[in-house]
Amino acid sequence: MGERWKSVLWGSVGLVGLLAAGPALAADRAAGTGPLVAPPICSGRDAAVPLGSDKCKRVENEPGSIALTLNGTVSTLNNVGGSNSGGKLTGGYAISTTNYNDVYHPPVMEVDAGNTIYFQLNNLMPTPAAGSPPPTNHTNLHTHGLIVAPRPLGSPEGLGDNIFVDFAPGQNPPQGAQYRINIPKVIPKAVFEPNSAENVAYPTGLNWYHPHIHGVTSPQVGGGMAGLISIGAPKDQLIVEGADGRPDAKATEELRARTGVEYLILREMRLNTATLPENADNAPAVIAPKGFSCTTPAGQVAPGGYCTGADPSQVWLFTVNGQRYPDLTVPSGRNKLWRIANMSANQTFVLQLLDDKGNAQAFDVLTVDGVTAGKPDDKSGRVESVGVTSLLMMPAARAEILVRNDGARTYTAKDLVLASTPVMVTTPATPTTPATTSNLFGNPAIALAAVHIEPAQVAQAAAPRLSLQKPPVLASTTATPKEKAAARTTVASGHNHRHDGHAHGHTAMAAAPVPAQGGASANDGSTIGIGPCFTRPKVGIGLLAGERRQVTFGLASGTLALGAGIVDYKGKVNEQIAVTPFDASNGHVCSPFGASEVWELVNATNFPHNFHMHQVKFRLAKEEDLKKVGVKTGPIVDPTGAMKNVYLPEDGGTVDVWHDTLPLPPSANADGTNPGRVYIVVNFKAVEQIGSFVYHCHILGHEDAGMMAAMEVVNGTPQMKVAQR
Ligand SMILES: [Cu+2]
Repeated sequence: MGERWKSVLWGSVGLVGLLAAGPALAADRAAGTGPLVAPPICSGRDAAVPLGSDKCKRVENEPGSIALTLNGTVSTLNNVGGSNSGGKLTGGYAISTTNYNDVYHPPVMEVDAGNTIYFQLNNLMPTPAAGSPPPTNHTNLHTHGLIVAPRPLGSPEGLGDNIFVDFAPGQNPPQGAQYRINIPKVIPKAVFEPNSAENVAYPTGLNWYHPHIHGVTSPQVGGGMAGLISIGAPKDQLIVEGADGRPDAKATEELRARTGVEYLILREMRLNTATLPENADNAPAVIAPKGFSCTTPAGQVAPGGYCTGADPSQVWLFTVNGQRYPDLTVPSGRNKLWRIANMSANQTFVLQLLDDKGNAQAFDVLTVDGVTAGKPDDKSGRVESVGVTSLLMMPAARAEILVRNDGARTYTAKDLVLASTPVMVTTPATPTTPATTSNLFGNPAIALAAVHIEPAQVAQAAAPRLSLQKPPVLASTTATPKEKAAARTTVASGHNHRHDGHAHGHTAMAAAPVPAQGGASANDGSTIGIGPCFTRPKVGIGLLAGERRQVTFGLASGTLALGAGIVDYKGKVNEQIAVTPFDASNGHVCSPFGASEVWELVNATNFPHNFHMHQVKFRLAKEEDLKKVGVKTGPIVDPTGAMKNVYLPEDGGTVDVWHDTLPLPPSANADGTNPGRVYIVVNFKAVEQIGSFVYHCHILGHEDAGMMAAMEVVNGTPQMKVAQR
């Protein structure tokens, strides 16, 4: 068997088998607004690639490493400069946003594993007016999806991927906000397979950077403060199998040669403007203070990358690389590798390639959330590619898909539409209530881009079979002495800031070798102190055999919030914190370094969320994982059936796909009884995971409201190092 055609659950990227209600959506295949404009690229991998931004530099004496200056600012973005606008494009309008470097699309950072990305973060946003709440225009930086050290402010090796640091606007001390993100060359295979002692190559694929200050993350990301990080060669995942099931080097080379790579960054903005996008021509538009829904014709995809609200001055704009309804072309005899990211703060996309009759065309998925997707074949060590017709991308999701026009796939039309389509859920009638239909993710049916499949000139008799390889095993050693030393440093400095609130940490940072970028310097930031680990007498912070963690997504007096606890083998819940909005000083979950844990994610609200944990990848629990902790259901409990077309039970838990974000099905009842549940396995096995970080809902409005909690991975003896509650 070659490709699999069944839909598979993949976390924040899932595959939607069938829409639950209504006929196929018909898409108008009108021509687009022009060829897709690529986002700027900063490549550390290839010195021949021109640097796409004057804010990006290759680091001297560190071949392969790159440095980017991010000036956080509030400014008006527009289309002046046209396709040479360096990422300014905002769908035709002039819009004031919080952004980096006066552009809507800061550079894509392309590096190989083993190199370093330096970020010089300058907070040039204005000091907020008196009376504004404290986080307004504060900022910091997170590198989503990377398994990298969360070193705190003041670490000798420089600030890492740590979100417990706060850079206020309007300060101008000598130290800059210098982030140093070291991408490991290898990580312990135990991150993916707990009992392995080997190392594996760091996963290639797409990750991203964005601010992470609680309370203002949604507007900052939504305004454009977010960019992609690509690890490895973009075509690494394209491998052709020979007849013997092993990679065929020559055929692989040929496939790569006839495949072009494009980034597709998906964003949306709700705007107040009297001018429709067709006539925008840099007309001013204002980000709508409150959300509104669109009124799209039933069974139709709204053409042209936008829809309008009930009020004609409401425009909901959807862009690809900042461009409204671009033209994407797959030339004859060639393929396109689309590297797609949903960089919206709050909006879900369900991608389909539609013809004018609503027929969804198949494409191949290569990676999901930065890690190879597909079903591993343990006999050959390879992973088969997966052919799908629909792809769910909740906020923060990344996916790489291959659209083939080299004879391997046929299409029902040569002009198609890349559309985002709603997932409609029907609740059956009862004796007392009529049947209702609702839109699960609240996403309208929108045509995002015009896709042109040029006539294939050469149809291949036997299309080469696509293969995805597992990361190769590189060494049988564990952490190097240097890595162990780094881990000790991280832990030591990670525990020196308990209960100190927003006290300024004036510890001098070691000067990271960031090239001087000129311009204003940032402030030196303050450390956000966090509360103690939950500990149990005689047990400490870890789990006993048969126990699992439990995280509850719920409401506390109407505010979105999280709770935490431990569930024993018999199902008895030992609550550690009631459902509470985020407060860094709360007690929190701590896991011992080296642990492999089952987490039960409980959704007690009646709408979906998107679970994200920093510094890790996780997968759905399998039957044997669940057996060990006394769980008799499968890894997904979807009491309303609302996500039955997102999660297919026959695939749940049998597919070794690694995530950093994962959708949670809703509760059957508004009061949280009969909740949705998802069980995952997460392994804290890499020294880079030691330290303090968070888990949260990646619908950023939910995170800002309170659906977030701190956690720590602790090295050493927890009772000795961790404050008792
Ligand atoms: Cu949420």
